[in-house]
Amino acid sequence: DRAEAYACWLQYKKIEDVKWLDNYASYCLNIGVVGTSEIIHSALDELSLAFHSMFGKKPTVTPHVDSETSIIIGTYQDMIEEEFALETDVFQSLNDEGYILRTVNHLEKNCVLLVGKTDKGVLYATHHLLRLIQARESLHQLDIVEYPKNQIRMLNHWDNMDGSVERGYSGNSIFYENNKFTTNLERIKDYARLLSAVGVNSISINNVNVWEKETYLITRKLLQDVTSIADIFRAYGIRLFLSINFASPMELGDLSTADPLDNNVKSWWKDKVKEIYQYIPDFGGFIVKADSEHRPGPFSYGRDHADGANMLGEALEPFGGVVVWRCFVYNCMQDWRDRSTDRARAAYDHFKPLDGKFKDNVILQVKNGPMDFQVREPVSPMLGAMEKTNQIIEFQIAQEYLGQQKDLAFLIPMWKEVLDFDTYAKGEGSTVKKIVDGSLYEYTYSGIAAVSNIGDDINWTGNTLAQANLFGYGRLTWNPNLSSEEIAKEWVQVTFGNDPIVVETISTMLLDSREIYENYTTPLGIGWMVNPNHHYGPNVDGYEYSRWGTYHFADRDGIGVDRTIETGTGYAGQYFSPNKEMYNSLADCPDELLLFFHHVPYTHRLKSGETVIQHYYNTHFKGVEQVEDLRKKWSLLEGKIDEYRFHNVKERLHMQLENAIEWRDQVNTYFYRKSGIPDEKNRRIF
Ligand code: GCW
Repeated sequence: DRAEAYACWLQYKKIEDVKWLDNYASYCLNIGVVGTSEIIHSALDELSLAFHSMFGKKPTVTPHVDSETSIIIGTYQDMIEEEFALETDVFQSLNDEGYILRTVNHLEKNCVLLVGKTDKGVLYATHHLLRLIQARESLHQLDIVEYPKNQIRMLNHWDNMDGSVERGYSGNSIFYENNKFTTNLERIKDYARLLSAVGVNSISINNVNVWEKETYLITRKLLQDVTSIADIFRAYGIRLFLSINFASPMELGDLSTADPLDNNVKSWWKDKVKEIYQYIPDFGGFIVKADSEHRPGPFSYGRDHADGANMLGEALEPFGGVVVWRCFVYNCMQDWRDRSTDRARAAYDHFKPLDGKFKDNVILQVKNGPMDFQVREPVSPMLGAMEKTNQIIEFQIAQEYLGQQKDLAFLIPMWKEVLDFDTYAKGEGSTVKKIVDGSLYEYTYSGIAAVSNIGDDINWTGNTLAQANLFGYGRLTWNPNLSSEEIAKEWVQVTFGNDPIVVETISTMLLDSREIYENYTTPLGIGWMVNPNHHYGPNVDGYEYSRWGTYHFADRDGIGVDRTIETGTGYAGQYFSPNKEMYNSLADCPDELLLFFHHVPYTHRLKSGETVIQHYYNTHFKGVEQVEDLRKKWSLLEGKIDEYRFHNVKERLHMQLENAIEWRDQVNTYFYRKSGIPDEKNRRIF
């Protein structure tokens, strides 16, 4: 039972239905491989494992194609050398990770052809084929051409060497324990398999907050271990990155400064990078959180972010490495009395003036919203604002502010809203997806990164349904044009099988879940109201009188943050027109972001016709009812899926209900007491 929880979307369940067995077995039992490589080996291993498990028989693998062959595998180049007829123009239109998957007649036999532009494409084609089989699609007439729309498809781990995971909700790190690397390399390999199956091609394996022990990851003491991890990921087409401590020259070397313009500091980093590449020739580069939440950075020396990033970029350049420099920079020591400072403005204010100053191998990593991964935020105005600077967007798969993998929150619809948002940076149609896929400004490097949500829990993600977010992240990053519905359905099929009731029930639960979470927590774009530090559960004033800059400004009359140009912090002015005018105007600002941009009386009427206060009461009562409904839906699946996963989710939904009730009652009570305005429907408020 637990095996299913662990296998995630690589279930490869035995196929019992004779009709499908016939369809698949005619293709799957004789693999002919043209050419070879380490990554092609991984693809073959996966096929052997999957076919054995699904058909009860190991396929034969031959290093050539003959009349028995039913699957032909290879790279475009190798196939051409073996004189296969392939259309050059199709392959020319693909990027390096693209592939074709096609049913062809070869030597008078129907075969499935898997051809990658490179070996990575072969691996991705393999997983595509396995998804098709698991979703019970016919193989008789395949004609698929695929390639990833984003170049960098990255996961960031916030794992510490003591085994803890910052904002981790599914156990400890799979990489470290007791300040050492774990010995369970099998698990890391399985993680690499899961990631390659959804097209992830880059990974950073330590927390962006680089503490003392992790600072040593770039030293001889630990580089051998890092190399072993890099080797595992490389075989699955995934490049390894490390988060670094900007003060390393002082902490590891004997320099008295980390000033990026100091020559000794520069040569320290050059030597360091050279050493790293001796271990890991395809090392991806550094992730840097600098001058953010008390981490060291160039500010201490009167330098700016471009100075800091370029110094590292120069060191990495000769080896093809990149610097991923995070833009999560704001004043985390704000005085709550100070109404002129606005955390939402910070990234743009810091970085926008530096556009054009960064080296070509520096990429700025920008969180999707200007604050911090709330249930609803506007899109960061940084996206599209820096024409001359490579950008990568950062999502958080870990549900720090979205129920911490106890509560259900399927994040794909939220990420899609972000990717589809029109920034108007270069006129209409300047969507975020065109910025991060590098096409709007023709960035050298761009893509999507996200904070992983996995740990060493048997099911990887705590709540089994949270696996859908990791799967969906990969799929959406590969192709932002997939719909949330398609991704949800695909995930349920590969994870739980094809029973239509199971597919329909779980898909609906997933697709409704983000709005449900929003309903019982913080609708209308205000965010926070969580318990300080751990961030789970309600605490309306938890951060109201703190240093973090995340205020709601509720008083007896109203709520919200005035971010308008005329009377507020001016944040709305960071957007391109017409977004600027839309957000700035009380009349035009969309309801769901109203309190992000405006401070309004509780009696303000939304576009829906409800007052703000009544909307709060209504959504909070409704949210709890919706969670009750989720529980009912789930209970219908008893016996239709394995017990272990059934009970795992059942328990989580129970916790979610308790959490939702607590949110409903605390929020409603707080605003009723503040405003004195009763619920129109006279429901119970305490
Ligand atoms: O919001 C904060 C999180 C921190 C995190 C930080 C960041 C890794 O609460 O835990 O630190 O964001 O993104 O750097």
